[in-house]
Amino acid sequence: MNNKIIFTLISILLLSACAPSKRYSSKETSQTLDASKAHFSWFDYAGNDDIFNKPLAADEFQNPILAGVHPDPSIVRVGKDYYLINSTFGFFPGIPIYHSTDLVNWTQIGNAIHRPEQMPFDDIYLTNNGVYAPAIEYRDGIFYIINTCVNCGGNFVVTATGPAGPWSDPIWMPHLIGIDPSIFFDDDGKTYVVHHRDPEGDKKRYPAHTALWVIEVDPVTFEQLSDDVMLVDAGDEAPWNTDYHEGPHIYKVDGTYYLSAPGGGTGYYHQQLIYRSDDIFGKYEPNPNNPILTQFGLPDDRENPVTATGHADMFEDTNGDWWAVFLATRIYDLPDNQDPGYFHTGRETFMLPVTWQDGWPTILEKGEVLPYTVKKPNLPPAQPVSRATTGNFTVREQFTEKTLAPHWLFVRTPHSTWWQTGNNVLSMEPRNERLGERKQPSFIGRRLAHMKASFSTKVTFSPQSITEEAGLLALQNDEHYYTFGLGLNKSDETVLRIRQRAGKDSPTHGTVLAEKIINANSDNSIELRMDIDKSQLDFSYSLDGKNYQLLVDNADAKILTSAVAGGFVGAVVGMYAEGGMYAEGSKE
Ligand code: 6LW
Repeated sequence: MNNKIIFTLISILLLSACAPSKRYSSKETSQTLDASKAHFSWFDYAGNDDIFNKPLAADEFQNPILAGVHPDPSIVRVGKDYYLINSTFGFFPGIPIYHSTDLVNWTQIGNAIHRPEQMPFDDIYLTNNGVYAPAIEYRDGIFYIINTCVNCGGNFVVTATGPAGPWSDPIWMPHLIGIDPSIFFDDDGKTYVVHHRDPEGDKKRYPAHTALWVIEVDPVTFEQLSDDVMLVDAGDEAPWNTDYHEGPHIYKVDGTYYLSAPGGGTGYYHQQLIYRSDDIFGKYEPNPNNPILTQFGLPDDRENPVTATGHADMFEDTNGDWWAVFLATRIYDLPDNQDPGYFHTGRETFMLPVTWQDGWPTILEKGEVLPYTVKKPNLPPAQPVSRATTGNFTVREQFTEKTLAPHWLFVRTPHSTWWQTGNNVLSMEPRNERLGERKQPSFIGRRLAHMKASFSTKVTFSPQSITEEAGLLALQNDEHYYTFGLGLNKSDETVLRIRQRAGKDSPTHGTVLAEKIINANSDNSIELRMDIDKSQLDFSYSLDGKNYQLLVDNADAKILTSAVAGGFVGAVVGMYAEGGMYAEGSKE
């Protein structure tokens, strides 16, 4: 026996002697699992919205193009390729990059904030701080994303030579005041940043009074080269809604500068406005037909209402046809015109053709209802994507790879690797950073993309103490969530527990809705499922993988909406493992 073999044998003996006493194996992985962790064999997601059951004609595409929380879209075309990005607030990785060649089939190819050291999403509010309203541009082989990290550093630019990344560390722009910046590369080589901020000094007359501004910047360092010039003082005199005039973009079409920006706030009154000028610094003339997109003013009792249309980015395809991507919300209830209505799918990304008349673009004629199905762009059809971004679909996540696919989301920035994936298992340490505490809990999830959906997992977990719990989670923010997990009670019996946190006044770790002593399988595995249907949420479990038992039905799913929780996102659902949570959430 050589030294290497002897050393390996000794290591194996030592490791088994030090291993936790409870060890078990999982059929799926046929490997020994570390009993100190929670292990997830798969995660199933099935979405089934009525509106998506309507057959789609071969020449049509489905709106939204990106279902589930995908707000503030920005898009750039590079040759025949289109790249689209969205806001992600305090979730990590941040700012997804989607790619398409036909504007119908979209694939997430990466994220712009993908290294923990790039951006500090620590301690911030998850759903109204962090990165929002990013804008993407391209010039001479380089992709640029400009954005604001709200309460985490301010305005910045990241760059990449390939859209999938790696993306650079941020170039911070301390001189740039306000939020929602976008870059405009003029054809004379100059670079500008147009952004949203308050009017100067005492000129701000009411809380929603904002303005649109532009600066010229150095194209490499993004240092300021000109004064910050106000282009539109939103004020309250315009015949259209200029409240919270934000998210501006500049385009140059046939020598004319177009300044387009949403107004009305990002809810019920949301709309898109446009101005034009011969000079980038103005004076900008408003389109007499503003707004060029809104659903405000339509009857509230229309079927399957979509509201909050706005925050558009317009672009020209390879045929010279113009399109707009924008955000909107599919609401399931609008009690007493209550802005913004109830929806847990977040602000999603939609797309419509843009028509031009008399030198002005229109996204949707006034009074028209936003269509769910639209004639496809006249572009060569791409291969259907393997992971659907809209319509009804089912997907089983199997954790075969050593790295997580780019659509998985963490709550804030992880600073240690507490998860492992590969060989058909996702393992997590039940760490003592808990939900509700504005920390970085052991949770990995995906966007909830349907009003009606089921999501389930098979968890194998042997809680080592009363403080541990692992299972399925539906999250809106730190103060609004449901957990459904395996834990121990005070008598050391294994229990299945459902907790609900429904507001900041509810206990940090939620209150127990149900706790059932359970004989989990001999390998400590159980299947857990949540079924959401608009405002209702059901919880069931299965020990044999076939028959599911209902544990709680009809829980209030409205706590998963921003109408109840505040903030700017939709629900994210996935798997969690926690330590140190029992006492406060217990019934006893
Ligand atoms: C964002 C603003 C907006 O800053 O919502 O709808 C805000 N538009 O532009 C948060 O996403």
